[in-house]
Amino acid sequence: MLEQAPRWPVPTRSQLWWQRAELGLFTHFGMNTFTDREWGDGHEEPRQFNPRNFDARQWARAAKAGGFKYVILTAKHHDGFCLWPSRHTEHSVKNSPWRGGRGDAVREFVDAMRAEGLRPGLYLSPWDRHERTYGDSPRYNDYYIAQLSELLTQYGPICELFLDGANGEGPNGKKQVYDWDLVHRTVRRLQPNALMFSDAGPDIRWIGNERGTAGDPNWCTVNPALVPYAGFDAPEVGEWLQHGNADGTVWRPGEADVSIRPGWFHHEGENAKVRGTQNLMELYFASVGRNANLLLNVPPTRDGLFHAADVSALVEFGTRLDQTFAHDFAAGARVRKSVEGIELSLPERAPIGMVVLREQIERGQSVSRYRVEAHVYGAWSVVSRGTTIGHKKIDRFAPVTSERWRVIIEESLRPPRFGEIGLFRGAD
Ligand code: FUL
Repeated sequence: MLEQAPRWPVPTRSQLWWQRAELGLFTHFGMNTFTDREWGDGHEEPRQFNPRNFDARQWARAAKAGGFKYVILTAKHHDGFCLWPSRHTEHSVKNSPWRGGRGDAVREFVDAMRAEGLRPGLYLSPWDRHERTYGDSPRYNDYYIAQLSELLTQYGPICELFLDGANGEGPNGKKQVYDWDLVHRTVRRLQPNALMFSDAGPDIRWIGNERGTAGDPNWCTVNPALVPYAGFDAPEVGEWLQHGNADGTVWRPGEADVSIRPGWFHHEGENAKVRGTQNLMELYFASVGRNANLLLNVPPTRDGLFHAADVSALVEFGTRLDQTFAHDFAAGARVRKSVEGIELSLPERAPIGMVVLREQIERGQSVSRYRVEAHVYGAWSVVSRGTTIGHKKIDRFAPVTSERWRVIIEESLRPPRFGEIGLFRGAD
């Protein structure tokens, strides 16, 4: 018998894979790496690009050690320089000294990621400060679509396309009107499983800040009319993107992007400013712990390698994550479901300081208010309260020793469908 499709938004298969992946790595690499800038002006020379020890396998191994499942590379940033030998411009690796002009960083990147079991994603900046047709809207739109088509037809499956709404043109600058509809149709046609990211989705939404933190509550659903296109500006946009909408008609989960360093690109002067493990854990709890993916940027150096400080940070973060979630006290618990929630009797009494909640999001997101209680000294006592759950919600609290725990759903859009409940010792 065919199961009836629900009448509310649910994730596609690609979105479900993506949400379960939880951790993505962002790599900003390109002309800015060599000019020590964040935004190139497009007047750079291809000969300036020459990463002497370029090795995307090294990036992939570090990403994997950190627990990341997909990696997104800036194939073209705002300066317009292309990391692949695009047929549509001379401003690319083909005119650089790197690999004698025969190099293709996008090719090496996708191959390296797949070889390490990671999925590649790409960033293709719509804003292009080099391309002469920029500002001549239809002509530049053709150029952008042509480049997008190269990337989506020559490099195998791309899990995410990061569409940046940034446009820094001043009041007298060139005004380009993007054809977003054509971009969306092109991606759907060439790679129906690729997910498109922007402040306006359509598949993944920007979380509304570059600090790596999601809102609380955080719904996977949005009202698409609120942010109609990428780069749309209104005072409330940040808030909307942080929280999503309980009554949203479209499934568009949030992704929280943030850099491991002050800048998005590598700068020698910032080598001592790489985030430490505790800082990365806090980012994890503020993003993945609030139903969003974390997209952590780690920028390669001029050598074309991750710096040793960033590699250590990734390795230590991965180790800490493994340790934190190594022992789930709820494993092997007796579970009793009641009308208001779910009760667990644990096989052992232990101090617990962290609960991990999940809904079966393949059936949608539903819970809007809950509380977690532990049975201590003969009575139920509240250890944490929350709003939304979604794919994952993590609450931390002062450790409580008990073998009886329960989660009470106080409010939900529909009868909730629980995923696993995890109970952990918590942070030190
Ligand atoms: C912004 C860009 O302007 C930054 O350079 C960076 O790429 C960040 C992820 O998005 O809008």
